Amino acid sequence: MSLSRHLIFIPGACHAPPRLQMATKIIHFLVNGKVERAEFRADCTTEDVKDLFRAAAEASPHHILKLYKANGSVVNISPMLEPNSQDSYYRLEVVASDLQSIGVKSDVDNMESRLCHLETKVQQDAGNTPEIIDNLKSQVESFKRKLESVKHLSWMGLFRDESPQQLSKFPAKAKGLQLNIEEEHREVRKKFLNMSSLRVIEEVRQQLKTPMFDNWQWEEPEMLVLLQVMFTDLDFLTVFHIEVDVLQNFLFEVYCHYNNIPFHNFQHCFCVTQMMYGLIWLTDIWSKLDPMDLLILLTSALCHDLDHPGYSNVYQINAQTDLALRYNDISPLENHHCAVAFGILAKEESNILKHVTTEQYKHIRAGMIRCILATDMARHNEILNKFKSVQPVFDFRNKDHTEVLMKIMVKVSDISNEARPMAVAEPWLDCLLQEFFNQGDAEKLKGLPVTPFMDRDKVSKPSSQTSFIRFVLLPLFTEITKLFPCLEQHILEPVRRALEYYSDLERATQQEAAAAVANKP
Ligand code: BYE
Ligand code: ZN
Repeated sequence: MSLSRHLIFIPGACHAPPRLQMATKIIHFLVNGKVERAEFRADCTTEDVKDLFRAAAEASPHHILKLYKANGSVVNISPMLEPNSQDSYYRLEVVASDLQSIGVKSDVDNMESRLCHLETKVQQDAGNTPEIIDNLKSQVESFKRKLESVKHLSWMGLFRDESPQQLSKFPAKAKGLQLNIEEEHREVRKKFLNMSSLRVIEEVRQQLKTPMFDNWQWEEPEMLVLLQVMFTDLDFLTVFHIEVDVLQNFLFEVYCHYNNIPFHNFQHCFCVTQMMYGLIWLTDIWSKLDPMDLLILLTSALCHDLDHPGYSNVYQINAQTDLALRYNDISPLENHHCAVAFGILAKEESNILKHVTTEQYKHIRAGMIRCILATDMARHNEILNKFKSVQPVFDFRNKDHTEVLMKIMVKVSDISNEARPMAVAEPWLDCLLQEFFNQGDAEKLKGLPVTPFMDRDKVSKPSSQTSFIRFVLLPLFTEITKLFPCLEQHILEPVRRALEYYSDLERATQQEAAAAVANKP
């Protein structure tokens, strides 16, 4: 098993001139499934050492830490701790926490129950629940959800690990959580249907057509309404005879089939679809492509990551998961996303394609399969090179040409976060790294090869992002901009600015590191 070894330094431990330098102690210990390495000076205080162990366990000051020797006996956490070797590590456990004194969990629970009381009281007095209380309730609920989904705040006692691969291992736990997820889905559906009759103001309809749109301002039921607006404004309901309730069922099923994971979640699905919608309007492509191809583009964007488990193809293949087994290691994730999409369309009540002809259905199915499978980044160069070869002689009447353009448009939409304003884009990068690092951790724990850009001990956010922008985003965006020059201002320029931003950050980090080395005796 390959275990990561972290170095945690107590300030001052290594910056003193050599002749004054105290002997340091090195302690190896297992915590949260990882063997960590701590280094401290023999003359530091007991509190210093305890703080160090607390940080490694991601525990709060209210947690009680216990350190065990290999033989099971408890040892005191103090500067007197006996040094050990990598093979004879101690075991660190967070045994208990006094959650009452932390207060966050009880505060949130309190808020919820006081709101419930208030609602009952107002209902008795006024006969109905005013909107302001409903709003307050949904805000408290959404805040609680956010706290629950942040792993490093787990010491608050609110964190719920809902990753699907976690669920399958614990059937009882899975059942309990499934119920909560179902409840949440029902709530979102109710709100979505209630809101869908409201008119979305013109200003929002316009924003929806540009990469400036800020997804972080919208909650899930609202995003579902906005998706309905996209289908409506592209005239799909008329052209393909889609009934409103079938479209709503379809959108809701899509929402339900995205998992609650840091990056590949329903918000990502929404952003990719919104970017596609923007591209369709900005490039005027709606006037050049068959309506069926437009439906393929928007629906592929919507379905392209359905039921993503939060672990990449490489992981699926190395861990020999059920998905890799089913798809013989060939784009297992993308094949699965696509299969889930057609599972949703196979149900009468959510089949937005039920009134199209057999010929049309065949065309749309083939197109969606092509577009969704094209999102496997392992095929990036193959697809970009094909587009490069047709771009100079591009002809909208040539099926080969439009097919590769459609793949490129889905790919651009999929990885286009950096084309958005920095305040929108940067949180997305943090979500992605959180998901990647979770995979890196899982790979270490299982003794699998650690995917290079997923190792939290090796990856720096600015340097990986500058490389990604230089070698992936700019070449791709430059190529599509040759076909649609208007995209220069909408996607190419913001990405160039993002490159500058991350290059500055990278330089600053390097200078800091250089200064730290220079200050060393
Ligand atoms: C990609 C593949 C799979 C999942 F670590 C997500 F530097 C992505 F390599 N996306 N999507 C957007 C991205 C971005 N990958 C990266 N930056 C993005 O903005 C680079 C990665 C953070 C890393 Cl390509
Ligand atoms: Zn995606």
